[in-house]
Amino acid sequence: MRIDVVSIFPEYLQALDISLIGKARREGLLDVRVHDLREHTHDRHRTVDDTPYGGGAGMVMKPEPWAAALGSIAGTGDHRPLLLVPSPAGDVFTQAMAAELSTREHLVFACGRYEGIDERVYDFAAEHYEVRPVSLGDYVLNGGEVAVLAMVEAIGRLVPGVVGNPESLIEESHSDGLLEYPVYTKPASWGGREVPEVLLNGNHGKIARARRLWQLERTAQRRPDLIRALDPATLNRHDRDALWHAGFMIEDGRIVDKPVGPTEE
Ligand code: JB8
Repeated sequence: MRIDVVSIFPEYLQALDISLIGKARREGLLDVRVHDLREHTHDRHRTVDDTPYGGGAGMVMKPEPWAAALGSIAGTGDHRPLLLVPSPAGDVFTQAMAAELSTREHLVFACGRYEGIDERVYDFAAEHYEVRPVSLGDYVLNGGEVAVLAMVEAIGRLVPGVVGNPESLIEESHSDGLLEYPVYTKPASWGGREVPEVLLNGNHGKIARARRLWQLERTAQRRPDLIRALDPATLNRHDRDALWHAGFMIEDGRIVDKPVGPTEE
């Protein structure tokens, strides 16, 4: 998979040189290219921003360097790469989106700064790319770089071969719509805190059932929105029982909150 990133702070992306993603790049599984937007300026101050038309706080990124950078990356290739633009106004980035994006041949990320990029750049880019604004969540960063680090890591680790043991991809949080079960290692007793007994006895059927129960309990407690989004058809009798005890019930093929207190006057 090829990934291009355009930024005025290319050194921010040096984190992609290390760990799992860095190794995948060295092995040729990921072709990550970071571009300095200022390389596409022509004035002696390498200007990438200007004041906003209509007034208001801060600065706006100028269109010309963006057009030059994005045009040179799209080049004359016959495919239309996806242009992902981190923005608090974008579609929320999810594990499902990461999985879908991990199957693409070419991704390009445009990191904005200041108050954002001149809106006309998106219209220009649509001639060369499929343009998609994406948000990590409902909070505001100072620019797109940190969001790109998160997205490249989430996407890159789903590319076949990047994660050494593919089983660790299957078992993790969000891949089945539930949070992960708690994990423990040695010592079995640590300062008076014990590892749950069931994990010590080697009964793998019992361990699997306990872990599934912990997943359901933890998800019900911390992320009830994820429980309501589950497909009830994926739940067995033990799962339904666990969810009943956690305050949910199944009604008309949907998981809903169990009523609390008197339902009639
Ligand atoms: C300027 O919070 B964010 C985000 C914030 C930004 C820019 C891009 C993304 C550009 N501020 O996802």
